[in-house]
Amino acid sequence: MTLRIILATGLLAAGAAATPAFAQHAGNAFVAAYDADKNGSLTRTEYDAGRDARFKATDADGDGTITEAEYVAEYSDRLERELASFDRGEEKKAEARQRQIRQTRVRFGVIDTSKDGKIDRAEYDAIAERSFAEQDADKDGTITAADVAATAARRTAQREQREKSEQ
Ligand SMILES: [Ca+2]
Ligand SMILES: [Ca+2]
Ligand SMILES: [Ca+2]
Repeated sequence: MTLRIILATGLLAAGAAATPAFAQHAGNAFVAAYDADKNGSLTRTEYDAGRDARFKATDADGDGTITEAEYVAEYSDRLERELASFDRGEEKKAEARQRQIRQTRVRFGVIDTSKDGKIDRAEYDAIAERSFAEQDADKDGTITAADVAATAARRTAQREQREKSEQ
């Protein structure tokens, strides 16, 4: 995964897919992040297994809930690995780091619907359910490249609609 894709994913999760290309990158990144057999499409089984592993890896102290500190730490680890291969200056990296961590905190607040400062398994699964459904355009339980393209087109159309009504 390139940094561009990880950045696009962050933006999408924060509800701001800016362009068709961005929405497409974010969808591709979503599939790539959990596509265990690397065949380019994401089944529900792959996704659930990947999410389960991600939850356990994020819950560093193993108490069954994810605090903001645990959530940010897990994301930072992945971000740092991406940044290490990002051939831009330190200043750009610092900017990207700051922006991404800020968005990660926002995302934590969105997922923590009960607002108790912890993400429990039900909250984690609820957002997973929504994310999968959003990308699986034809609702057949597998996210293919065609689903990703359809979702990107839909998001772009929605955005244009929104901009029109705001004018
Ligand atoms: Ca697959
Ligand atoms: Ca924990
Ligand atoms: Ca599908």
